[in-house]
Amino acid sequence: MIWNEKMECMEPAELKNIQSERLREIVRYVYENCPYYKKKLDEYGVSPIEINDINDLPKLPFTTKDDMRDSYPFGLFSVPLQEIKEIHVSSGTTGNPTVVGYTRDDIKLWSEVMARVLCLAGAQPGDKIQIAYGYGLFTGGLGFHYGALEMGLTIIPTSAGQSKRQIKIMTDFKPRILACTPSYALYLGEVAKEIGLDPRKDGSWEIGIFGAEPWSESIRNEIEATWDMLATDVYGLSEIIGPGVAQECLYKNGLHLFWDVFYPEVISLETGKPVKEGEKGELVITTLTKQGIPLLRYRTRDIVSITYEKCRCGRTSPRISKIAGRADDMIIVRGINVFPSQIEHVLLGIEETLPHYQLVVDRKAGELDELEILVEVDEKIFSDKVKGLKMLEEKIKKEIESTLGIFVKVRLVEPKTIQRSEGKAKRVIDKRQL
Ligand code: DLL
Repeated sequence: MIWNEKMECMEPAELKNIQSERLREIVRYVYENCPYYKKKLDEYGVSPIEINDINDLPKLPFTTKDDMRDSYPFGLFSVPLQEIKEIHVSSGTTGNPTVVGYTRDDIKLWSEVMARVLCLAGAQPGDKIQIAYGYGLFTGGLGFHYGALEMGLTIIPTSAGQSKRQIKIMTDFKPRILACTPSYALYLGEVAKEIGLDPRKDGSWEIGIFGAEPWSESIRNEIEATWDMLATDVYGLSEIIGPGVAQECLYKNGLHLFWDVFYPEVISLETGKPVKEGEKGELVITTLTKQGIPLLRYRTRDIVSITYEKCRCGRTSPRISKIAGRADDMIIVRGINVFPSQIEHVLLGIEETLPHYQLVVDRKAGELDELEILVEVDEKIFSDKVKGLKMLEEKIKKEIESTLGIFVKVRLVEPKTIQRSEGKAKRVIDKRQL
């Protein structure tokens, strides 16, 4: 089922007129309604009358996370506060958090794009959905909630946490769909086993809609095998709407991005210029219809590639690759760029390791950076002879070193040593910043 066949399947040439019209309007709208943007555009030397076509987009300046922080809390809002009906906050690691606000129409838009997400993942009206994303200030829970209401699903709003209760609710109510972070879906598998269930047999979930953090194909395989379910990827960020920017269809060949409302560009991190179709770069998004906080050319820091090829599912929207990492999640160790996903990829190719790991970067005074990788391994291996452990450690070390091109330390740890998360997993501890 396609939720909005007209918009999702429109020929790109026809849609371009709508996108151009919307861009024209939104640029004039923020110029008139948001003093922060008026100043920014004036300083950049661009006038709204120069923006008439979607191809004029590169004439506009980028908006960054710093703009969000500098205008904290409400400086980027384009409407008086009374028109904002809901506020969310995205936790940041440094400085002010990012505040986002929705008007009534923005919530309608959110419901619409989230209904598209649910249909892309294969939901049918009448299905039960267990929403185990957090509801409080994080956008995950309520975003799914609005979409599920719009689509006519039966909602079980468990929010994140209380994992045993999540499992009990699943076994008693038998929801078909689970929505949570991929790391939480894996953790729920461990909890189910702990209480004596066989997730493959006793699990009711057939479809998972997982996102909010990077996860690899290997993690997908792991979740699908654990729960005997289809695991699909949903992408979004608070600044743009929350979840509901892009979602995989059943072909799992990239995430359909709703470009009638969120217009994408993929640019080179070095030059800021567009990269070629299929090449990796930073995703930049312009919100074409939002009212509360419309954003022009917002730099997401997320690394993706994009394809404009029509999908077999019939939708004409471009598709982004799974997120390869974040420009600022990337750690630089002795000058080399390291994405946690590269290490995850190696670890998941090694049978004895579990999909739980953490990277610890440190630098002692006067010495070089050190990257230590903590990896959980199977109980059986741990109880094995010390020699077996050493050999496995060496094997992992060699493979990671040949992928990254730098020396690393590997420490094998027992199952459940690394702290589990009900939301986004914390993969990197950078002690150099402490
Ligand atoms: O994480 C919104 C969301 C909620 C998306 C539920 C999907 C599901 P923020 O907390 O603002 O919003 O974090 C946004 O999370 O810029 C990405 O770096 C990362 N992210 C989100 N979805 C994915 C994904 C929500 N599917 C930031 N794969 C984004 C990889 C993701 N990273």
